[in-house]
Amino acid sequence: MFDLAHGADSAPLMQALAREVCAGDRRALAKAITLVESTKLTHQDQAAELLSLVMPKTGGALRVGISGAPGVGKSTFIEVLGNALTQQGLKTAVLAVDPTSALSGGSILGDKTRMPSLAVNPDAFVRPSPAGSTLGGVTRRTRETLLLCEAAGYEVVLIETVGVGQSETAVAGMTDLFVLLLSPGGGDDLQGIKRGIMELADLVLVNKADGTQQDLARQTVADYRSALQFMRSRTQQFAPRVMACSALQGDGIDQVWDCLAEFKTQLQSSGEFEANRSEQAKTWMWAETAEILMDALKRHPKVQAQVASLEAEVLAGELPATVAAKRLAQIYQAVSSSDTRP
Ligand SMILES: Nc1nc2c(ncn2[C@@H]2O[C@H](COP(=O)(O)OP(=O)(O)OP(=O)(O)O)[C@@H](O)[C@H]2O)c(=O)[nH]1
Ligand SMILES: [Mg+2]
Repeated sequence: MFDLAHGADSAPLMQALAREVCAGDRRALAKAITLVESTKLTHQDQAAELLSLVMPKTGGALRVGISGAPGVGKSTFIEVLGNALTQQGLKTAVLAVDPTSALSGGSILGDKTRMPSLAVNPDAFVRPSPAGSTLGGVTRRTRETLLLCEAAGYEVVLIETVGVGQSETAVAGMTDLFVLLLSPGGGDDLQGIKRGIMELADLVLVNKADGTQQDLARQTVADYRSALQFMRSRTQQFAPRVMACSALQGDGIDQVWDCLAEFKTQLQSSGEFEANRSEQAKTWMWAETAEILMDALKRHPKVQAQVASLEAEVLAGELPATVAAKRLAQIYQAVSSSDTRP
C-alpha cells in the first residue's frame, strides 16, 4: 500500500494515515508502525513525513522502562499492571526492545500468549520488539513507535527489555522512569545485575513476593534499600525506592502505580521531567546523525574499496585502529567534499 512509484507524491497518503493514527485507529497505528520498522528507503522517507505530521500530538504519555533478568516476571507484571491501568481508564501501550530477536528469530513479546489478556484488551496495544541487527536500529524504531502510540492517545507506554547487555541503557534513554524487577534472595552477582543497571533504576521491585518466598522477599527489599543508600540517584527529586510485589497474585501493583504517578508529579513540578525529555531528544538527534553518517560512509564505493585491506591490517595487528579509522574518515571527507562541489 505504501509502495509508491518513484517520485510520486506520498503527502496525501501520509496526511490521511496521520489523521487516522491521531484519531486512535488501531489498524492505522499498526500500519504506521510497520512503516517505521521498514528498512526500505522509500518507507523511511514516508515514516519521517508521518512522524513530522503527528509530532504535535506526541509527548502525552508516561514512558516507563521495565527490565530484569530472564524469568523474573516482567511479562506477567506488565500484563497485570497494564490491565489495572486500563481499568482506571488509562490507555496503555506495551513495546519491547530486544536486540537478540535478530539472532534468535523470535522476540520476548512475540509469543502473545505470554500476555494473553492484555493482548485482547481493547484499551491496550501490545507490539513485539522490532527485529534488527543493531541495538541502535531496534532503539530507533522503538522510539518512533513510542511517538506514534502517544499520537494515538496512549497515556502510558511500558517498554519491556531483556536484562542483558546495553538494552537497559537504551531503554532508560527513552523513558521517564525505569523499573528494575528482581527475584527474592540473591545478591547482585547471583541475579546477574550489574551495578550500572541498579543506578538506572527509579524503582526496584522484588517480584514473586508470595507463598514461601514472602520472608525472603522482605529481606531482599531491606538489603536493596540499604544498598541503594550509597548509590547516586538518577534524578534530583526522587530517591529510588524498593518495594515488593507479586505479579502472579496482583499484590502490590496499585502501590507500584501510585509510586510512578508520584514520581511524575514531583518531577513535573520541579521541571526535571521536561528537562530530561529535552535532553533525551537532543541525545537522540546526535545518535541519529551518527547513524546516518556511518551508513553513508559504509556505503560509499571509495570507502568500500579500502575497508577490506584496512580491516585486515587492523586484525593482523599491523595498523592501529585509530589510524585506520582516520584513513576511512579522510577518504569519506575527500569524496563527500568533491560530491558537493558545483
Ligand atoms: N510465584 C510467582 N511466579 C511468578 C510471578 N511473576 C511471574 N511468575 C512466573 O515466573 C515465570 C516467568 O514469568 P515471565 O513473566 O514470563 O518472566 P519474564 O521476565 O517476562 O521472562 P523473559 O521474558 O523470558 O525474560 C512464569 O512461570 C510466571 O508465572 C510472581 O509474582 N510470583
Ligand atoms: Mg517476558
